[in-house]
Amino acid sequence: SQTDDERALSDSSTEASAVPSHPLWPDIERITLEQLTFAQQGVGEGWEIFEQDGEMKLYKREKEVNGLVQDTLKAVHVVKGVTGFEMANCFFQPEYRFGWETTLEEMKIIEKVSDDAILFHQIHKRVWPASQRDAVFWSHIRQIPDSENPDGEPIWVVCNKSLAKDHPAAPDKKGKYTRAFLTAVIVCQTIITKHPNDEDELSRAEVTCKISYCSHVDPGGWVPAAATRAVYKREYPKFLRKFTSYVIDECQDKPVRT
Ligand code: 14H
Repeated sequence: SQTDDERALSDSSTEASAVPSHPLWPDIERITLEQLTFAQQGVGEGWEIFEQDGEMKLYKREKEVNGLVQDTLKAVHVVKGVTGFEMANCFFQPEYRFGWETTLEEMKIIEKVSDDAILFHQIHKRVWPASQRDAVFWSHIRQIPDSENPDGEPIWVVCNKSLAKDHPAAPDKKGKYTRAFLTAVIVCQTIITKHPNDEDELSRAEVTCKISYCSHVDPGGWVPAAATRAVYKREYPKFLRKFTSYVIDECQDKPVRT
């Protein structure tokens, strides 16, 4: 039950993939790896926990620039019954997005940079006490060997990053929407609890996914600091709950894909 996009992705990730000659590629490459490193760092000094529900923990690091909130969020979660590939793939592939992204009004693919990189324009619902937001961003999925355990399960990462400049296919409709700037990264790794001598197929009871999600939002335009923080305090946990339960439901009756 693989879609063409998923097949292209799994084929490309088994080959040494060619480096796309797209002008965005150097940025996509560099920022994705930077964000991966950032997501893998622990939450030490400077981080404050603001929500915990079982294995789901959300931390923030506050920062203000000229009175505007530029906080960074870091969330960690452990989800039973799904794999790192399944989580990352559902986060990346556009066909799943409306199933879990509750703040979305419109999603448009501006350009397919490669099988594993897409440029999007999204219009978000007005969830905040301010004008409606839109965003233009690239999204990139890739598999990376775990440097601490090269023979173990690989790490799947999806990085989303707003374009710093306007894009001709999605001009900034100032007055209608306020353009928001986001960087988000999700890092997923499967933990397999199956006995190595057991030759049966891998079952859902034997997989767990470790997730780390980081996000940095610049709401664009002026929003009072307290309002921004009130919105994300509510929206980030909502997103994580909705996204994880969506992936569990989506994969439930399908074979395990690692
Ligand atoms: O990561 C999330 N969503 C993806 C897929 O839709 C897109 C996101 C993105 C959007 C725009 C540009 C780049 C990247 O990665 C889930 C996002 C959850 C959002 C929680 C709400 C944050 C609210 C911030 C407060 C703003 C106040 C005006």
